[in-house]
Amino acid sequence: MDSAANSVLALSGGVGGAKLALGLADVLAPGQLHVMVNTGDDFQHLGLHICPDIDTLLYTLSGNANAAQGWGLEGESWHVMDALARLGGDTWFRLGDQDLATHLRRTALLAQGDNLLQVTDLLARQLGIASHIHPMCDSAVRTTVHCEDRDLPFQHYFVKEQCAPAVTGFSFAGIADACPNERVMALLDSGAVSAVIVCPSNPFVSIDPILQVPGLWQALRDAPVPVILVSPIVAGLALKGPAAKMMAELAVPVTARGVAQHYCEQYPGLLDCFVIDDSDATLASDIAALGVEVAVTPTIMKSREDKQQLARSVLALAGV
Ligand code: FO1
Repeated sequence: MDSAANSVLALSGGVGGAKLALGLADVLAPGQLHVMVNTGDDFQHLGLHICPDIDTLLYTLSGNANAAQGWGLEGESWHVMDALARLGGDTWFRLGDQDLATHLRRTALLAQGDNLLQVTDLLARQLGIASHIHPMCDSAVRTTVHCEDRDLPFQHYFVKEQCAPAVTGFSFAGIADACPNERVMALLDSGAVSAVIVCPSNPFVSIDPILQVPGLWQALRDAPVPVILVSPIVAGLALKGPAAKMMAELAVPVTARGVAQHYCEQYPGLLDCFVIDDSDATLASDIAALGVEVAVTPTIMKSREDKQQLARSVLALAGV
């Protein structure tokens, strides 16, 4: 396959999306995969610029991710966090010793004037990743989680409060002024993209921030390529993270149909195909009634082979 003329664009948040991205990277030609990643989870912490979803992609695609933990690096040590605790520092957000090197390098490059697109590209190349990892935009977009009694910055909600507060909604500060990643827009304009795959990531805090960068979802809708989304909800449970809990709190049915309804209402005409797991096959006609084609296939990705198989299935649906 010609990697330049036949690129695949995936949209992803952190760990759930990275699993399918890894499967796609495995089955596509080197360099053929482009992943546009949520940056709404990013924040400044201990003076460092942290990009959790980008780093999950970097670590997963370079084979260094701590899969059991769901974030950070395999074989990590924690000397800096231990020393920081002894000094009375902030350790609720745990940065491993090796992981710290990523944040130090990123923060230094940004301080010397590189933008986040360049820095992410450089980190990916340094880690030997052939796929392209694209932040959704270059400017700061920060997710706020609106909870029943207060508003929380994303990482405070997710890590400090362990997703315990009931959510009432989300907002993305800075999004109105954000521009979609220019490299991804140029790729779309060039006609080189043959499929868009929306990975099974959290609809509200991983995929919505990407799609709500002004002009992006409309550009994807209008591109003459199939847009295929894999449901992150299987048999009423989230594949990973708090998506199911959030849906229940927002009074959205905790089913693949609830996910499909969210996308069909928020982004009319965007999806060409909605992929659900075999175990949700009985929902297919209800989802199709929303006006989207439905495909039923195994979507649970435990092994590397599962990831590759799901990647092959979605690529086949896209005709790639
Ligand atoms: N998640 C946690 O639950 N606890 C942590 O201490 C933590 C540290 C951390 C450090 C760097 C990084 O890139 C990610 C980290 N995460 C941690 C994961 C992360 O904050 C969330 O999984 C994502 O933002 C949600 O996609």
